[in-house]
Amino acid sequence: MATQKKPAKPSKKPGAPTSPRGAGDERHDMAGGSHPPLTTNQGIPVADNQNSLRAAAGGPTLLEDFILREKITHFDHERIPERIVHARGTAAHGYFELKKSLGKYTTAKVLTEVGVRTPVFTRFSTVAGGAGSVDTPRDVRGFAVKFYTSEGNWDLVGNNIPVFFIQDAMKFPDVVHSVKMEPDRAFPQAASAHDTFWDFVSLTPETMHMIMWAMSDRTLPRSLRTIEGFGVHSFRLLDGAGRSTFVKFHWRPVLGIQSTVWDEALKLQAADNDFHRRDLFEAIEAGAFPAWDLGVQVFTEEQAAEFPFDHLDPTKLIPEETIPLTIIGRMVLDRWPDNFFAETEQVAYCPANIVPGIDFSDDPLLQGRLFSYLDTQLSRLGGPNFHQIPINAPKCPFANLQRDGHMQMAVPKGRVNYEPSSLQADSPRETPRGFRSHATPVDAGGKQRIRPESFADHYSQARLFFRSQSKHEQAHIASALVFELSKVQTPHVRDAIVGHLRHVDMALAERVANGLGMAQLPEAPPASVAPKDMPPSPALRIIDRMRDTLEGRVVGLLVDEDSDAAVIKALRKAIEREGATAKIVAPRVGGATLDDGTLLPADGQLAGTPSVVFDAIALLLADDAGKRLAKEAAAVDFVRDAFGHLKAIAADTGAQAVLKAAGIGRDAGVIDADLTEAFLTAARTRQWDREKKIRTLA
Ligand code: HDE
Repeated sequence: MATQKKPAKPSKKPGAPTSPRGAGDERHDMAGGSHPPLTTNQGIPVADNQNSLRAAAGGPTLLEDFILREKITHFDHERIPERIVHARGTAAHGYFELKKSLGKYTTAKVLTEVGVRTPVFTRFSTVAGGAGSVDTPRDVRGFAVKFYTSEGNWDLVGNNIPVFFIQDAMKFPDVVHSVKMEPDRAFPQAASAHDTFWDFVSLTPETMHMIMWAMSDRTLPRSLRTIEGFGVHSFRLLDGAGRSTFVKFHWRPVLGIQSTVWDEALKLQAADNDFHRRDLFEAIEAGAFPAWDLGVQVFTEEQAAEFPFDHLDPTKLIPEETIPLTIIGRMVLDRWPDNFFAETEQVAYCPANIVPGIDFSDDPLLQGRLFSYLDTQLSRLGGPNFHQIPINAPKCPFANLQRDGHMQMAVPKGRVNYEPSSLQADSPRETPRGFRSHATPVDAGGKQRIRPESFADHYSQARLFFRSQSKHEQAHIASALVFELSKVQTPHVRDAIVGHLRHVDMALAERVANGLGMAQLPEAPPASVAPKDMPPSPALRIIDRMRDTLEGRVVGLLVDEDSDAAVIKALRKAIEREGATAKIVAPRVGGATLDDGTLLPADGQLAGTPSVVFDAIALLLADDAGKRLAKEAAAVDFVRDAFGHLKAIAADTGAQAVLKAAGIGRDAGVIDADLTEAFLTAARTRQWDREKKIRTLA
């Protein structure tokens, strides 16, 4: 905004144009091209966009200045209420292509027309933090997909965890209040590690299964491109005769699932608040389009009756070993939104948006969700016409007799705004192809507020999840519980949680109690159903299921003056051949002059580009540079953190001084000879066995 020095003196003669940009007074224009005239929202051309209208050069601003008032008023209203949960998110456009028809079970075209590409808009989010919070807290990730099908919009509004904290929608405001910042002090932001959350959990044993997932590395994704997604609830598929089959939806990342370690996630919060959205943006810009396979678990009412749990309880999953996953299609995200607000912020997902051939189940959490989303969107988006916002509008024709309301964009014609009617030949009518509900029988038990007895087992699947993990992941869960509970200041809450853990796994309870420094193991609360042992489900792990690949990953190359140009070139080529990206880090962003005299520009300056943003690092330094950087904290931390985060490190002779200064020991992931092949092999995974040597895990 232009400022006026005091004392103000009229800078122009009376009658001279008031704008500093009078005719012919063009500012240096880097963009070139011909610019349309700037206008108000009423289309009135603006002659001066630098100065408000004042009674005199030093006088008060006039109320009459409609240009100023319009601009400020618009600005004042540029924010809408943020989502009460899932406020921080990022999204992309793409398509879903069906590969295998579910025609045997459903009439939904999106699930039966093989080869058809349905446009999608997919938003990923954290749950607890506000819109301005960071991307990498320990938190569940939302995974919401809007399919713009030829039969209307289908929203699959899921998470990256297949179960939820609570069983009944009645408890949602409580669990969300407890996890968000505490109401009197307004902290912590985007963190579950505080008293109110764990107090609620300790008094709500149904949360235990989801707690195991939340404390696992699932809530520390390396990239949004490497998370799984789950529809959570059972839905119904309906065939042409109205027969129903149950279905659960799963998204599987084509790059494989990958997570960070906790210390890395913490440091990422400082290194790059926008780590995940930047990563998604850069991948799409580079044409490395993120993709997920859509899998389904299809099962009948009869099969469901045999499960040792109730699949309508959203704290339960169906092990893939019981009902295998069938991959039916692929989603590819290939286009970044043009405008964050218009699209990512204004998009409104709703689990009630389903298409003919799909129907809801009686999962009481899903039933509550069917009400909540439209309700919250009415206030978030300001009225009942938000479906007309381009990102929300169906891409198939749509018409009904709803009229008027805040921000009506359409101009409906004619007299008929009711149905039935006989006055207008083109008024919309019901169709036999329309949505039908499954005729689900309802028990004649009478209206009541009650949890089914089949929902009473709160610990068996928590145990199943914990015992299905690799030993590294079990240690991470135990350590995460110690970390979180160490932030809880109320001793009886810590005790109560450890008491619940005894039902999950006695060894886990002991590890956590020990990590918290408890003198003795607290009592276990009574369990309404004794936990059952279920056969372990390896499909629930991350580490053993990660793909050993460099594809989609980012390798940081630290260089400085006189670094070996040939080695850098060869390594870069090898990295790119694997489908990964190499990024150059140097003490100065202008780059470094290599030993062959060429200047290599840097992608990041060392002080602002710590190794947490990379999947593996290589230090390619001349002797002098190595000695210099050995005294540079940013360089020493670069290596120390990569080592601590179990990443592969390549270091040439000159870089040994930095390794030494960082006190790095040798293991299979620290490579100083054969800088390409051996390094790439190590970089395809993490050095899990290194962890016990460098970190005390519970
Ligand atoms: Fe949501 N949830 N939720 N949720 N949810 C919202 O809707 C709600 C639940 C999920 O990127 C809100 O438009 C209730 C489970 C995602 O815009 C709100 C209950 C799952 C997103 C709401 C649940 C989710 C939301 C906030 C329990 C995984 C972000 C703003 C009965 C299957 C969508 C909004 C986006 C957003 C309510 C539980 C996923 C308040 C009442 C379970 C991914 O309506």
